[in-house]
Amino acid sequence: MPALTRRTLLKASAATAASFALGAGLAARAGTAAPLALNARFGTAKLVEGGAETRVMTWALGDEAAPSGAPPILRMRKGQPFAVRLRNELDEPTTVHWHGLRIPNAMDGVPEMTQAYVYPGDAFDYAFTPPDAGTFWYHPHCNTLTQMGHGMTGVIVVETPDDPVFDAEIVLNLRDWRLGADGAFIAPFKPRDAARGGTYGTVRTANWQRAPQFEAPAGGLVRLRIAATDVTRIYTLGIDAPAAILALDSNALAAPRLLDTLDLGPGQRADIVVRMPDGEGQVVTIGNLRGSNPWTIATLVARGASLKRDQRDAGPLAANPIAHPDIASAQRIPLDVTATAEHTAGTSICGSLGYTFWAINKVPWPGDTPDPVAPLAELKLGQSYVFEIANRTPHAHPIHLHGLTFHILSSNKRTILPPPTDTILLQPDEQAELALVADNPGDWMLHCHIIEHQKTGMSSFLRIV
Ligand SMILES: [Cu+2]
Repeated sequence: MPALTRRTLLKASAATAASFALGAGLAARAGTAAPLALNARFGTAKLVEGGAETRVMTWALGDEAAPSGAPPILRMRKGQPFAVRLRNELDEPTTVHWHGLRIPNAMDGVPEMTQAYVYPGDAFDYAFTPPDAGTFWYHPHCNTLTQMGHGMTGVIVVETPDDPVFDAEIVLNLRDWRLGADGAFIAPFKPRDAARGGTYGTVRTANWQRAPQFEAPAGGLVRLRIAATDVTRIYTLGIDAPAAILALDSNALAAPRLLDTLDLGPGQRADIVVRMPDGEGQVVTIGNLRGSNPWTIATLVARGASLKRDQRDAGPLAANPIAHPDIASAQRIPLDVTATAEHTAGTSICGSLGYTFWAINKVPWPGDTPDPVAPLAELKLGQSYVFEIANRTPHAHPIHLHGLTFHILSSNKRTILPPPTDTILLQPDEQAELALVADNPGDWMLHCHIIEHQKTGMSSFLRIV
């Protein structure tokens, strides 16, 4: 069987892959016994050329006293237990949300809804078994604009033995920073921008570096795991070498699709295979083509004698076990994403931006508050539902659902429907049908992942009982 032959061939190159696992940064895999120590703490990072080091918020694994790079990549195994003990060494409450992982509600990291705040000096044990493989990420769900804005966005890789082995794997954590020329943080948002598309950062990075360069084997197949973890920016990715999309938001495409350009909103991920050029020193550019001034996100430089891989050797990846909704019996629920004039922003231990601009089904709610509003809908465990979502604004919104993965059945703005997802980048005036099986009990947040939108009203939650 040719596919098996190719896979075997690729597995034989695992040693090469290990030596080229650049850009992975500090990686960690859960042991079987003691939980990983994940310490939320302050660190410093050189983010502005000519400026001072920036005092960032991040996590360190174990005893690393002064973390200075991007948060550790957390490596997990599909179907294998994973455990971390979060210790809060910050000076304000925090939590960890595991974006895209379909895990028990008590592990979801939403203060007041699924757990208590983790106060400074306190710890919280997260333990779960990831049911799906792919590229995910983690971030706090408390004072989110500040904590994420100041550094707390990390990538999760859930591995599976079903994965083909590539000649190299490069993980890219894409985000901006709102910094002045001196390297200090400036105001996290502008109200007039929060009421529109969101406030952009001033410094653009991949893995906390500006346009970093990575080495990869010439003529080899490189798996890029890209996570858009910025609080605002929507990327339009382009790559100037043969490349194909393997998975979006952790879920495999039935067949790899040649990459033209790809929009990636906050919270979204893409697994892309790039076929490196054959010549030593040849450079591949990964760019952001959105807007009128394209710029370089990162580059890959070819090293060594060409491995002469065939791009068709890659993929498709194995599908995750996402339930198939019964559309005929599904109850249909409208879901309107709108602006609002009603002001409801109150105070919260997890911070308030002081404004209300947005609403879901006419209810504005910032989330992470001690007085949650009524759920958007109460779903019956095991039943199928179709959400008729409508973006009644002129802006794009990456709408994220915690704890579940949904299928995009139809859209008035798309010709190609993406694989199942936890985050739909809803285009201006888009109307779509989202279907799911309510197979994970609990209260699950549904919110825009442009954090200014989330925290000024574009939040809600579903209750599954
Ligand atoms: Cu939004």
